[in-house]
Amino acid sequence: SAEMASTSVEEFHTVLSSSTRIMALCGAGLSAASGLETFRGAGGMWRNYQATALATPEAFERDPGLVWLFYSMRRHKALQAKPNMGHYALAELSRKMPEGFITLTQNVDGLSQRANHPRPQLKLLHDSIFDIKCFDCDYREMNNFDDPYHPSLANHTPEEVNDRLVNTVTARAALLDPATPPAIPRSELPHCPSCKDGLLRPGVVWFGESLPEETLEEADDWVNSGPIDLCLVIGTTATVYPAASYVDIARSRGARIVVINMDREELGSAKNLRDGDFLFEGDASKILPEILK
Ligand code: BJW
Ligand code: ZN
Repeated sequence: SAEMASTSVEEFHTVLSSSTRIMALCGAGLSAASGLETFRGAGGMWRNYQATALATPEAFERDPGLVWLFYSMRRHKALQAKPNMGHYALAELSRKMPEGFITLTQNVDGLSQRANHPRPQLKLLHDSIFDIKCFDCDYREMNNFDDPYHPSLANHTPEEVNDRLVNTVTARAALLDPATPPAIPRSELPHCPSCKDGLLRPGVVWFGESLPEETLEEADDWVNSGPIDLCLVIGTTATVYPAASYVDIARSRGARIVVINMDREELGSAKNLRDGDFLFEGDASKILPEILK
């Protein structure tokens, strides 16, 4: 239980200074202080509708324009946002420990990259909202920061998009009723320059899709190459697999679990915290610079 975990920064500093292999599993809470909404839990975004209902290939097949508007809005917000002290603290630890530290992030917002986190030690488990790929073929574009990505996505205010998403996702009209008109006509949406017929889509990992194979291999190689001293579980409910399984894998490799989360009720896998583990309740952008300095 959470009660067995230490909350002492001083104790943590002692453990940190003798740790040689550390991993971090990051989630949306890391970017919350940058103004980006989380999916679930504290500061839960998309409070008005179920965002994860849009993060599926089925939703895209039913109404690609609606899904595009959701991601277009998030691309815009991510570009407006700045990395916070939490992103910078992880980037710095990564520079201090080039072999001994790895960040596995579920975030697609590009903020760790913009905080200059060394790239070989940053694994994007759910890829990036700034990659674009074809729904039908292997075409892929990396690091496209156009805002909007395509003219068909221009002239939709966040308010309009929000209303549309609330009405359609909450009432489930567009997503369930094939007779509902699409948010944007298919012909107007961006099409694949390679296969021509396929629609382009955000290059993120949706439910039911595999995580990027090479990224998983690199993450697994690091995880399997020796015992792990610490596993920082930062701003994530750790409810989405296989990302969440890295907490258990780290545990099985001897790691102490260190939970950094705004909300102790939302600690997911951290509910099994034990003696020797740590629990820091609060904003990751404040806690990380404090505990990692
Ligand atoms: C703060 C804070 C602050 C707030 N400071 N903290 C095994 C068991 C059961 C199910 C499965 C399984 N294996 C696979 C599955 C199915 C599925 C799954 O996991 N389902 C579960 C929901 C049960 N997984 C998949 O489908 C995955 N694919 C896969 O496994 O392929 C193989 C396969 C295929 C088919 C069948 C079976 C296997 C893919 C998962 C892809 C997830 N994609 C999303 C969308 C990405 C694009 C986008 O951004 O739109 O990824 S869903 C969404 O959740 C997003 C996130 O990365 C992910 C995790 O969320 P995260 O980051 O934890 O955010 P929150 O909101 O949940 O939590 C925020 C936390 O921060 C909270 O705790 C707050 O308290 C805290 N917080 N402010 C610190 N300031
Ligand atoms: Zn294509």
